[in-house]
Amino acid sequence: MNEVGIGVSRMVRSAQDFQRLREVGTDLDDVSRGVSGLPRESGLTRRSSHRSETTSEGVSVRVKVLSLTLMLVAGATALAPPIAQAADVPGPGVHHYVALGDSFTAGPFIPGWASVDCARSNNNYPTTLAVKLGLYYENDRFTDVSCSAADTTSMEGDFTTVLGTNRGPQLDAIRPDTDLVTLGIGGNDETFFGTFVDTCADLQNDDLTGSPCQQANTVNGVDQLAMILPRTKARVARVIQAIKERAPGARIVVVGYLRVLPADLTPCVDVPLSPGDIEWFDGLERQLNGVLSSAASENGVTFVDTYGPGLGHDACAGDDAWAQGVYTDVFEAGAWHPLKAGMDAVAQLVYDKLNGIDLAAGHLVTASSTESGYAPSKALDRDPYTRWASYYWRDNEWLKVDLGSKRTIRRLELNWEYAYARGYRIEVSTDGSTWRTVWSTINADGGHDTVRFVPTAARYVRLVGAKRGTRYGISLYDLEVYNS
Ligand SMILES: [Ca+2]
Repeated sequence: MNEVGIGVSRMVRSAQDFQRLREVGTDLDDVSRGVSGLPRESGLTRRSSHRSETTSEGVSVRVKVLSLTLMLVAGATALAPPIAQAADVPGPGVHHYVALGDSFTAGPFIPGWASVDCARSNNNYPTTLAVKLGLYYENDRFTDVSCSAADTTSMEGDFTTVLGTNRGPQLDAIRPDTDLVTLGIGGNDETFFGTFVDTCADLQNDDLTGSPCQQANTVNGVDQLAMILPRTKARVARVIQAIKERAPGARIVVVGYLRVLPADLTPCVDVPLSPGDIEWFDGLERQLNGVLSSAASENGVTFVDTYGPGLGHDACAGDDAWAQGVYTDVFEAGAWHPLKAGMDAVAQLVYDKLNGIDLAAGHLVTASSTESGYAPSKALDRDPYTRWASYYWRDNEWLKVDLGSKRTIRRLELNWEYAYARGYRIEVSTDGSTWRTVWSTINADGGHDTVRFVPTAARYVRLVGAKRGTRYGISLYDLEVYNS
């Protein structure tokens, strides 16, 4: 598709998105891709004052949220046709991404509702991952069917949501051309998590120093929750095989469960459990992640550990927390569930697993010009919603990264804002003064570009926008450099 066609299709898409915001829908179809900009509008500080309100007040607030959300839900309508890739610009690494999972994937009460009956946020990790992969704003490239309360049986069978609506098998979202599937499932099997959520905090006063919940779930010396896990493993293994049957070429990533409980076993206001119960259920969560990891490796697919990196980010960690504690905050997260910060972290962990180590992240970056508020560092901050923009509306503006030392590099990942460069080149240097072009194009079409070139040693990498794709300057959400 030529440049003009691309520009028009993008404008139409924006107009349709805007129209959707004005529509009032009554059905509960997903709009996980539909409402442009919503993932960025968390709009509320992470620690609001609602966390300690009573249940009855919480319910009334929740009703308001659901009503407001219904106003934003509209049926998915046809979008503009897919954008063709320019011949000399390598296509994005992923063509169609499907997210499967339960509430740890869906993200209940994280601001930005995508589905009411599934309590799914469009600030969950699949959405942020889709944005980072350049899929979210494209047509038919990202499908998130994760649903709160789902378990392994919801993957191949019908599922009744917490609101009583019916959802078909999640695996129905997989297409023959699906090439990336994330799977976060298993915690709800046989009410594993539900037993903890529903009973443990209430039992704390029975034994403030012991493990009353563990005792309540131990029969004749046998831990009733631990004995679920081997069966969970077998069912997750079956799900992995079913995904393979439907999409033989897909990369399958099993995503583990975020750490919730504090490693030092010390209770806090948000985790009102006896120390022994913290130790007990934290151990069970590790066992759950262990069986997911084993199921993944034994079936030849990838596992992403989110529990380990969550050290120091448990529900007692205050502003560093990735998970909510015992209180549901209807403007932040459901009880014992990931916060937006946790979802962002999981998205990055999965992204890193897919891509390798970004050699540019956090390094010094400069530009030929900068529009106020859009600093060069915004292109290297790993946040797909922040960007660098050149100030001058002219060609040959550039962005330069100092990798800190000479490295072997062979690939760049670029996420362009609307103001993309139609023609650009990648230059490298070992001393910052003598530059060599390793790759160039005159026919790019914006969006996400994967740029591969012959492996080369360089300390400095410079992107030069030889020709703008729009009447604006040039602007990048992300620029990443890899040696793989
Ligand atoms: Ca950014």
